[in-house]
Amino acid sequence: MDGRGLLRSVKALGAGGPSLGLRAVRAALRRRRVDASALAPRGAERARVPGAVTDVESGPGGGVIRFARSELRLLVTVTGAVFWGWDGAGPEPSYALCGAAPEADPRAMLEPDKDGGWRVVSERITVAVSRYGGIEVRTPGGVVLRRVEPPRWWESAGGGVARWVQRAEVAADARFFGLGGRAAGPRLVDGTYRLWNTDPGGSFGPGDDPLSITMPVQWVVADGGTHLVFHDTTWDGSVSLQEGEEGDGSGHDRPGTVELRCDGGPLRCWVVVGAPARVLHTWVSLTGAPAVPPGWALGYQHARWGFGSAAEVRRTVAGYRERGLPLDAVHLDIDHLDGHRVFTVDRRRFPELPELARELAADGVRLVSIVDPAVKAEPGNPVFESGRAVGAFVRDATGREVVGTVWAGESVYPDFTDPGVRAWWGDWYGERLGQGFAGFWHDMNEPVSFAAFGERTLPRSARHSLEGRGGDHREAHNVYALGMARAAYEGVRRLRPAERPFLFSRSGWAGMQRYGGTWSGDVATGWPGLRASLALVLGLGLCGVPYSGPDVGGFTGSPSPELYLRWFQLGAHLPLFRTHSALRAGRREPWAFGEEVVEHARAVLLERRRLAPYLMTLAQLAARTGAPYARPLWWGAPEDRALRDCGDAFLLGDALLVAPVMEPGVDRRAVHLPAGTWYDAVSGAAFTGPGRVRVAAPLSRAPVLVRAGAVLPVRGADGGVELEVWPPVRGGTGGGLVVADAGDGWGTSEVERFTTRWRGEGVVVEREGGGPVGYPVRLREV
Ligand code: NBV
Repeated sequence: MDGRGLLRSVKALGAGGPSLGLRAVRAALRRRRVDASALAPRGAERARVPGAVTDVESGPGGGVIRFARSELRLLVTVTGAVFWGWDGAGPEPSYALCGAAPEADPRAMLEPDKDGGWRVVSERITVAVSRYGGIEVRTPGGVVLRRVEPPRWWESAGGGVARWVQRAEVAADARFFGLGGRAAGPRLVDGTYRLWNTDPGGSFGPGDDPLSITMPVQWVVADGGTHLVFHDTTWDGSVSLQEGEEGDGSGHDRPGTVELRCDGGPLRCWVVVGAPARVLHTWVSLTGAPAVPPGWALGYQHARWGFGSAAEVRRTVAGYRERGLPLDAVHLDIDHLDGHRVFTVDRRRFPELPELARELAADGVRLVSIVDPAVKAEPGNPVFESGRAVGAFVRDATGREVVGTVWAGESVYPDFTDPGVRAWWGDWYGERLGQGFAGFWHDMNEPVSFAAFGERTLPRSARHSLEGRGGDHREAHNVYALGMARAAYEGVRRLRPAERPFLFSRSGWAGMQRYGGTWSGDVATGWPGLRASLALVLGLGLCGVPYSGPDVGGFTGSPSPELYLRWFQLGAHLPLFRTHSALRAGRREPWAFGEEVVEHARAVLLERRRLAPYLMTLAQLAARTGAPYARPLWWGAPEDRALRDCGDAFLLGDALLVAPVMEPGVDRRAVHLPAGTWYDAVSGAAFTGPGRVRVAAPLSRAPVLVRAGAVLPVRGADGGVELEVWPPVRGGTGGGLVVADAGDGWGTSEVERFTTRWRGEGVVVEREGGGPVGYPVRLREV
């Protein structure tokens, strides 16, 4: 471990007292011992490449191309997504896919290509395989989006898993995005990004990588087209990105490069090509529709590590109420548990939790509970005993339970890759529901075991079920939190079938959106942390996880009133809007920052509430189309190079462009606008894109621009939905969608479409398909 890592461990452990420090030394030693005896050193390695083509076998959607030392399976599916797998790898089994792989496109067939290669031509993509196993991905128009070199494996003489590397070139103008939640994003600059879910320990800023959610999901956005590549392997690895460079036009461009190295696992991937909205739609058709949060989870939520007691929770909620600050949920952290044990309550400090929950619910405030995966290994602890009875805990290669160290002390870890263990764990949420909790906040599930040195997680040799196939932590680590989310989601659905579960999780993997969302984790308080928190949300949205948000105000220390307010204004425009902070950090209630902040925060909270119907529409559309609520500016215009480089503003749905202030001392800021006319949401001033404009950014608000012609569902004064209509440009048209809130159950609402246009001197709004508009209309003056 480097000096920084050690320092972090010590800092993180400081909160747990000296005995936790000692246990962390023991845990680290144990981990090293267990791995040393179970994982043989790799020894000498030999490289392998596929060699030359020997024969091909056509099949539905493609077929198999055999090489001297490997074979490649190619499959074009009806969704337009293309799969390829080396060494016989097929799409299944997969933790990312939401079901069986989609059907083969019967029109796609292997046909001979130039120089002894083969290709499959389909509607959206052509995949050409060279004689030695290089692969080119081309658009139907013949533009090469990606040129993949033949893979290379390293096999150790003594057997065991093969490591592999796959290198590819992309256009010189391409920009990279995705890879899960990356603090340095949203545009991923040159560097190496690791694929191993990691608790950074303490707190993180833009320079820290990896974090809790890594995913081998690359977005490549270039003039020639946009594509997504997903390497479906859960093993530790890294992705090295280098942007290309365009020459002087004489054809001497330096292409961008992507190199993926993996410590094992199948070498297989999915490729999706098309406009960004189409790419994400296909991606969620593969990996699952994002869960729609209940309406209240689109409101404002307040958390705190160290509430201390039910009385303090009551005082805090009263503080919001007395100041006219709308609040929708309060989150209880580990300090409400009995000795930090999962699924318990400290009855001294929280004597009547169900009563507190009822009282808050009457005020419209829900309670959300933290849930950590590790279970204190102690006789008499019912979670431990019942888990032991069903063999729930991860074991080492000799069959002994793996013991790690967390807040509660020496603990064991449920194996969430085992369906039986998931069912057992899911039932425990009944205890939480019984206490009155309405939602769940999964933490420490990378998973974390404190360690004084080495990795702060389980031994790599720890055994896992992996759905009965059997394997070790090297393969299970990255999907540990995904399995925990699944267990909780399915458990809560069983226990409360009439309600949509609300769940968000610090760690996760491709497909986690099926069960819920996530949050930034422990982002460091400071302007760089504020910027990183937006980067995470945008990157995760592109990976199919649309519901997330930061710890507003940052996790650590005390923000200045200005930083707090700017963070609050950003958070209010992100799906999960939550204030939170660490045990010894300053408070995050608006009134901790003075009267001026309270006034501005109230305006922000009222506006968030007013936008509730729009946010619900975005949540519903995300479930139907995969489109994240918060999108990078290039979403509708990936060909606009300047937009690809913008990480300081974003689109909230189709109608709004949010340009948060992310530096101190500013009352105006520059924004790069996509094409079209945009109105300042407050002054109505019009701006025209594409191009850079300067907008007013007073301390009272984050600049929000509205697309000309937008029809925005908002909450009217009587609590009902009304349509806020922004005039289209003269001679132009506009429109918007509404998906009404059908309550917190499983009821569905139709997508309603509205259009706007000029008629004579006035703007009219019409329901698509005819009939009355059905909502009050409020036309905004510009
Ligand atoms: O449960 C305590 C914290 C929590 O407040 C935070 O949000 C998580 O990201 N948790 C991490 C564990 C301790 C971190 C030092």
